[in-house]
Amino acid sequence: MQLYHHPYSLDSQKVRLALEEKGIDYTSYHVNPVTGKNMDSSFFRMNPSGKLPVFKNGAHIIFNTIEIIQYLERIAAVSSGGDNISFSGREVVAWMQKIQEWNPKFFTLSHIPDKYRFYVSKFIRRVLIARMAECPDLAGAYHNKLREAHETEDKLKNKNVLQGNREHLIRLLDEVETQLNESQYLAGEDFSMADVMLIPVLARLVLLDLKDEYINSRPNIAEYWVLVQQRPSYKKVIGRYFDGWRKYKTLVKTWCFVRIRSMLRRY
Ligand SMILES: N[C@@H](CCC(=O)N[C@@H](CS)C(=O)NCC(=O)O)C(=O)O
Repeated sequence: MQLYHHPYSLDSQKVRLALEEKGIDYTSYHVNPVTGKNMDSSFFRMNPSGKLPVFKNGAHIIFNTIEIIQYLERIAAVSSGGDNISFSGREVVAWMQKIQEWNPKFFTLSHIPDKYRFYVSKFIRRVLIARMAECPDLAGAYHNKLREAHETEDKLKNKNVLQGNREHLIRLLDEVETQLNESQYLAGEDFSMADVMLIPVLARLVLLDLKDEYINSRPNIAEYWVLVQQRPSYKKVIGRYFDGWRKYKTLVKTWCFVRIRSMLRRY
């Protein structure tokens, strides 16, 4: 089994938490969207949306985060020989879908200073144009991706889109806060795949220095956040990258200023 992912991709984190919680071994391939690696033709041929994560088991390829997690549950059930079968129930799946409905893209990008976002976005667009010329058979897919990049730029300028996205997040967190009054974890007293979906969202808010505004202001979520950080899966998939985050940010900043300019010339 192979997973194409990146440590800072939210959906990748969800799938990697599920893999750790279920104790499933896999081969890991890092694909960094900031350097346009998800636009490489080898990856794009497998996944013409260029999005992460991608899960591959032999000829079976899955792109949708919830479908990957449900597939992992089936694998875990088969490999435990039928003991220990715990498929997500209706309530868990409903929470998974609710969390997945919130799109973190606009929220995250709107919290990144314009100058860095602009350099990365321009670089990605140049990469797409270069790849389009190199691989004419993938031109249609690259063209769609280019259109998506332009649409993202437009949406980021639209205050209503950003406000709507933020309000969606607030509604979700308020609902989580109410639920955590009733139970220790999101879908009951046991940790479930619903928690696997929620943890990366909270980690993203912490990463963006928004912990006080969104987490500490909600006492149940604040307590829950302390609890879930104790899990080995969290430490392995997210915790250890927190230390690296400042370095990664510095790296991206440096990369934006120094490398992208020269790369732009090259492309
Ligand atoms: N296919 C995923 C969505 C994946 C997704 O949006 N991934 C983001 C990272 S979390 C991505 O790959 N962004 C890079 C890009 O769109 O080029 C799902 O529907 O569950």
